[in-house]
Amino acid sequence: MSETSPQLIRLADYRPPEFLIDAVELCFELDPEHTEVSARLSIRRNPAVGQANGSLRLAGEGLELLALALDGQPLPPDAYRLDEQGLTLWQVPERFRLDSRVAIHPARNTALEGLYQSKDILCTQCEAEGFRRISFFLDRPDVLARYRTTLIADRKRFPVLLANGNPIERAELPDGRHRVTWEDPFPKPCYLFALVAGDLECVEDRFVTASEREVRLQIYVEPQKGERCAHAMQSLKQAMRWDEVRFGREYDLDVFMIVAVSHFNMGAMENKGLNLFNDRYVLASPQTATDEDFAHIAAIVAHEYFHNWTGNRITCRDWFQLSLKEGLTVYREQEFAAGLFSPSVQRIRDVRFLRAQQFPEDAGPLAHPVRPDSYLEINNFYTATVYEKGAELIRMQATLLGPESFRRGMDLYFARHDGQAVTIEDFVRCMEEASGRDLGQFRRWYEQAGTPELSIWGGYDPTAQTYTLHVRQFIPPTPGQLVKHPLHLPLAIGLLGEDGRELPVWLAGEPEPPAAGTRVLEVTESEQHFVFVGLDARPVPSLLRGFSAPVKLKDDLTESDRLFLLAHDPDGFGRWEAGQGLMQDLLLRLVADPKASLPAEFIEAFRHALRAKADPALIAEVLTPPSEEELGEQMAVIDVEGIHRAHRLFGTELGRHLREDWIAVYRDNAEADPSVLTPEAVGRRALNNLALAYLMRAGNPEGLELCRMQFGKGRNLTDVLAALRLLVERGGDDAEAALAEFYRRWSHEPLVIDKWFAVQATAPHRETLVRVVTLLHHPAYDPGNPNRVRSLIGAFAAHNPICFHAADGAGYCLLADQVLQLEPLNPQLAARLLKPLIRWRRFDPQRQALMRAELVRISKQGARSPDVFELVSKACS
Ligand code: 0A1
Ligand code: ZN
Repeated sequence: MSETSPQLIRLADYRPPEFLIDAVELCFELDPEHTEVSARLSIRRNPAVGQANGSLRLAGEGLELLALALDGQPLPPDAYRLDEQGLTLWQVPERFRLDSRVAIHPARNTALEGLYQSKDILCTQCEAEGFRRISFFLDRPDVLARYRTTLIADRKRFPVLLANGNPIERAELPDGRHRVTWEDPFPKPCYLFALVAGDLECVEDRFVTASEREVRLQIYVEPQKGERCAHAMQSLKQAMRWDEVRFGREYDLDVFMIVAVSHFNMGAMENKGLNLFNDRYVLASPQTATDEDFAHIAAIVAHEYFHNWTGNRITCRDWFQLSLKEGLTVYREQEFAAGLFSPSVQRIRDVRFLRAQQFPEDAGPLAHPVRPDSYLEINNFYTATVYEKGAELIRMQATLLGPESFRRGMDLYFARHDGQAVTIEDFVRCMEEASGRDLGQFRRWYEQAGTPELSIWGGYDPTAQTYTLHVRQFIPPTPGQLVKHPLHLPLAIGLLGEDGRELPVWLAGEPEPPAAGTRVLEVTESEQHFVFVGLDARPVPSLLRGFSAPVKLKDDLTESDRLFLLAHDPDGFGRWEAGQGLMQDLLLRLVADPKASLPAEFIEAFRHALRAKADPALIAEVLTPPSEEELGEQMAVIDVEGIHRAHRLFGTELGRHLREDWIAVYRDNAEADPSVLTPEAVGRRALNNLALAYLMRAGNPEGLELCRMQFGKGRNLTDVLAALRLLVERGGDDAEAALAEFYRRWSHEPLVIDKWFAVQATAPHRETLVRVVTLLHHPAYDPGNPNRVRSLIGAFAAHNPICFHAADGAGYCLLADQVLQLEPLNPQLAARLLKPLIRWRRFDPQRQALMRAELVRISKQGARSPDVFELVSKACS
């Protein structure tokens, strides 16, 4: 482990900055090998903070200091101290100008933080603490300054020079270089700073805001890729309009730019007026992107755009408040996406993601509250808890307050805090003030880690004609938080009569029944009950509608209740959830007893669901079982082989029993136009490919023929990839031929080749591990490109449970080797990849020992970065 352990940062230690920076003038002389950055900072003491010792500490990492002057006077060496992490000026006046000049080396920056090179493009990533790798600065989000940025670079190599705000001056220089100056009128924290230099194609459009201002929209991509920006551009315009209509938010600069780069640690970044994107979330055509990719692009373009208000205009006081911007922006993104396709399908996908990513995190050694109270490395806190659970907390507040009060709360938040760096507490207070509600107990959601378990059981009293729901909540202990307190949560329910009709949810004591339909109950106690009256027969309850709170629900519904809900719940999400419950119970039975069979009622219920006249995308979701990972979460000790076998058996059986229906579905939907992206066409492809998967699992010869044909048509990547995946899963000559053909056809398209790697890495075969090792030496493999690393190593470790958890530990060893190799290059990426090893306690003793041994090996041979060190030490403690 590292010689000096990194320092623990605590929320409780937060102090406002002693100094403020009002204005920043930056000048970059750009060159991949050697860039010089001059910074002129207008600094003054923060009047809100009492006098300290008079010294000023600026963050700075990997900077070669060339010059330093205060109010124009060069500083003598004894006026400051330079160390690994920054610069201390011993004595500074109340108000002064600091000029610094440093050299940095973008081409050598493999961590992709600060200024780095992606192919021939120079670009920046400053969130969370990357600006300190560009210039000495108060690198904290509560220091907001106005920026003027001048970029100077060779005109041929870097014809496009971009920074935040509006361009105000351009000049050609006599030495073949050119210069562009940008000014951003809005004060911002340095994590929102960005620049881009390169030879880029620009796709341009325009948007007229609600108050009739014209905004230029520009998407910059590598030359010849402009054609593939149409979907991103359309999504951007939809997002801009949506934010006006739904939240009254308009865009505020004259130009909005998106730049796509191929080397990026995350999905995208919301730099003011200049969003930077991982190119996989910009570029798309039906031949090179799947329907899922198209949906991700729309969501991420919208997410980054929405940050302009929730993140940029109102930013975070400190990094503990990360969910203030991320949870809120994910919520906004989810709401936007729900309007693009079907709200039920969107909610199903969001809940699947939460269960697959956030629930395990909340149940393991990395569990942390949505507002964490300490960290070693902030980059480790861009988690499903901060993002997706954070979004659920916003959603619960919207549900508790109702749409009008929630909107008033948002309006108040924007009006009161525009231009400020604030806290989650400030947000919740706006919700309280706008609604008159007390969210005192609700605040615990932000402080307590762990997924609450909600047990609900019902009792019908035929004499009194009442139905009583008993509710109990339990929040499991998490690391460092052994005692938990009851939470305040919205429990949306419906009651259904025998014929499937919605009944009024009429609480005892109320004079009159409400209208039939969903009602939100409020749970606040550890144990509580609700009595419903006016029921002449036992109703079937539809519980936690729309997943109204992020909990693990344990109910006492019988199999026939669930079959009933699967057929009758008017809520699409509720039908899906009932089907998931049925499939989960059955799969767990199959794990325990491989001879268990699929009950006839079950098969008939799914046949009925398949034949229903409903949205094909929803039908496809209903007939997709919980993943192997999700099933594992339900077991005390994850039975890797048992789950895999049960999952396969389930697929084979449902494929066999519903064979005629699957073939009919496939034939009915086969004519969908491959280039059409309407919700209808996308839903049909999803259902079709599900049918194909079941037919293939059942070993159906007609299925194989259809699969070969579908692969051969090759007109739509969703279809081609689905067929390729199924052929590869089946193995043999067809698989090899298809892989070779796919590579030949797409070798020039990195984003498509990423999928070629991932299909092989996720194939559930004995030989997969050897294949992954071989692919590490493939000419197209590049450890410097995070997308490529994720498509091979990430896909193998996170999405191939049967191979990654091979009983001999070879999968663990492979992952640890890769983490150790990557850590010195890109610690952020290495830390993310390592996560599947962290759940070692969930497995059998042999696997536990093997996984732990690899973690120990990483901690001995690596863990020099705070990123990897923090995760490994938490996993082993
Ligand atoms: N704020 C971005 C996510 C992001 C975070 C860190 C990054 O680099 C270390 C990059 C992007 C978002 O939520 O989209
Ligand atoms: Zn975000």
